[in-house]
Amino acid sequence: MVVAEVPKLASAAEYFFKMGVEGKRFRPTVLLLMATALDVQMPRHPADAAIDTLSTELRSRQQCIAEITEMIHVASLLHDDVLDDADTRRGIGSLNFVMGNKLAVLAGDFLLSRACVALASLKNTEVVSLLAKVVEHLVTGETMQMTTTSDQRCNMEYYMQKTYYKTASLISNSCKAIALLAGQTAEVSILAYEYGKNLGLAYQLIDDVLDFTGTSTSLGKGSLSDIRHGIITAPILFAMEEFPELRTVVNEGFDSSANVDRALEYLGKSRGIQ
Ligand code: GRG
Repeated sequence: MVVAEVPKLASAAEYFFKMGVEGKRFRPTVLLLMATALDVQMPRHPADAAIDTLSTELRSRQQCIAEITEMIHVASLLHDDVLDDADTRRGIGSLNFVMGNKLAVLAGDFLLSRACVALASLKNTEVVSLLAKVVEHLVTGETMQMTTTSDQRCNMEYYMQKTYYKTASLISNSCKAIALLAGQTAEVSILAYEYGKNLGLAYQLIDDVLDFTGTSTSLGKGSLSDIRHGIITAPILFAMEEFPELRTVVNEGFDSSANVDRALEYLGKSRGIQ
């Protein structure tokens, strides 16, 4: 029996691709624009048919890296929601909420495997190692986020490193992969990487601010989820520079809603979030 014939696993893996809730598709959009800008003609191997069962729209040869990137991204979201015990994603029930943690973890693994098959089919070892490294970065970034050391949690350098691993690495390395597959020079691929890195860092900074300013409708999930999970993001770090007394609240933790409210009060006054 092939894996796609296990009905529950296949439908779990396809959940976000088939529910009509595609997310913003920020990463594939950036990559396809990058591909257009570099006039890419990327070879696509027949083995890529494997991933066509998962993405119904993105099928042309030039879109393989965009597909792979979205599959890695969605796999990380599935695992992230299990770790956070999240109940909503992209405006609907998260997969773990709808089908349970076990299937959500396996569906993430399944997508990662599909991404690997597609990646291997490109037959470019540099590109394979770039995107394989990204998966390690995602896991590292997520682990850094779980730190309980106050000095690390409240340190901007640590935050930026974590943000690179968690968000910017996928965008920067896939931008570089597009350039490499387009046969661009080393210089252009480094520029593509730097572009993706800065875009990714900016994207996460905005995402962190939106966690405080967005609504559940605009976010597709509950707001204030970072602070409720004790995740110290840039808006809090900026507010702590302005109001050092906020550090006491951060160190006490956000298990109590009183402390969440106290932090929000400082954030409301902070220039970092205006
Ligand atoms: C299994 C690959 C893998 C990783 C496991 C859980 C984990 C390690 C990493 C989590 C990484 C993570 C969730 C980073 C957040 C990045 C981010 C900004 C997500 C939101 O992206 P959007 O706004 O979401 O582009 P949509 O839904 O629009 O795609």
